[in-house]
Amino acid sequence: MLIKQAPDIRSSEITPERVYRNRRQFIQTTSGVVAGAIAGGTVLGRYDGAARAQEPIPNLVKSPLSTDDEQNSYEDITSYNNFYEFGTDKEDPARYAHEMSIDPWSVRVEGEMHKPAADVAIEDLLRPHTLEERIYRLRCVEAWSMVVPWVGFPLGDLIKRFEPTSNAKYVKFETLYRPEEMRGQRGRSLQWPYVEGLRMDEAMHPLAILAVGMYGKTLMNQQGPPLRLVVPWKYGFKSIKSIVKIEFVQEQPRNSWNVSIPSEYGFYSNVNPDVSHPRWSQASERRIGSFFRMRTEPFNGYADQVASLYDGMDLAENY
Ligand SMILES: Nc1nc2c(c(=O)[nH]1)N[C@H]1C(S)=C(S)[C@@H](COP(=O)(O)O)O[C@H]1N2
Ligand SMILES: [Mo]
Repeated sequence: MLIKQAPDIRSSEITPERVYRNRRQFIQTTSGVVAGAIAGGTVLGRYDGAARAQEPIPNLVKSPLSTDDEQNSYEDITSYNNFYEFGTDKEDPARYAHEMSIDPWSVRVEGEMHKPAADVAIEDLLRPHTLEERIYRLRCVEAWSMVVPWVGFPLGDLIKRFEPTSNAKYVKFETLYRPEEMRGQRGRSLQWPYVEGLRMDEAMHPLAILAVGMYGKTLMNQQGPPLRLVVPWKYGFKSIKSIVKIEFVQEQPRNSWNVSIPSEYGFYSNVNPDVSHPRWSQASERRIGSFFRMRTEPFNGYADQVASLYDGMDLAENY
């Protein structure tokens, strides 16, 4: 379990560039060994035991949809997190998320679909899917960002398996509610369980993935294992962690941050440098691990792929 000592992220910002690069090189070399070990006929990117943290995932396919931005270090990605179920400080998830047990794990899938509603064991949920490495920028609404080599598969592939009906206009997601293990849930920082939603065409977009790992291993508890959403063109809070329920619904679902502070957090939450948060600008961001601020791109740099989903919509009104 990695526990970050310093109460402030600045300790990782001052990691000398040389150390940072060595660490990256080490991780790349290690995953190279794993990738090299498969060459003879193993099925690509299959993993049956995802309900354990930090388990190596062999045979990963590399996605052409990856960014070539420099990746954040394993340490950065697992020590500076938002997971309010474990507290509101960025260090709380790394400190306390080990108190959550993730084995066994199942996901309830229900709602407007042709297949019957079911509690699906995580192993069965994952089995048909080929896992791949997808390197994405994650832009938090608090104006920091990271680059993460996720391991996952397209959300749309999972949705198709359950055959949503034409009434399924939105997909709603829910996080585990277990206050005995998630100390933040004993308080009221948000309404529990954490909920999120996507419009069906957003959910079906090939860039939206369900992640089970990063850096070639299953997720650490602070990152929302065994299954979390990643929607790279939206602010980070849409990427709901530790999912226990997926529901196809007709009406636009509420989402936790919108319920909590509707004037500041909307449903769409597309990354948009031109629409300020009421309390700060969204025009620039600080990449964790860097001293410098950088310009924020519309749709977090994915505008070519996703802007057409919002043709004719006023994105200042639909924030
Ligand atoms: N269940 C749950 N999911 C959550 C959150 C949370 O508090 N609870 N925080 C969100 C926010 S605000 C961000 S920025 C991302 C952070 O993901 P990371 O910690 O993997 O970087 O997770 C999102 N998913
Ligand atoms: Mo966030």
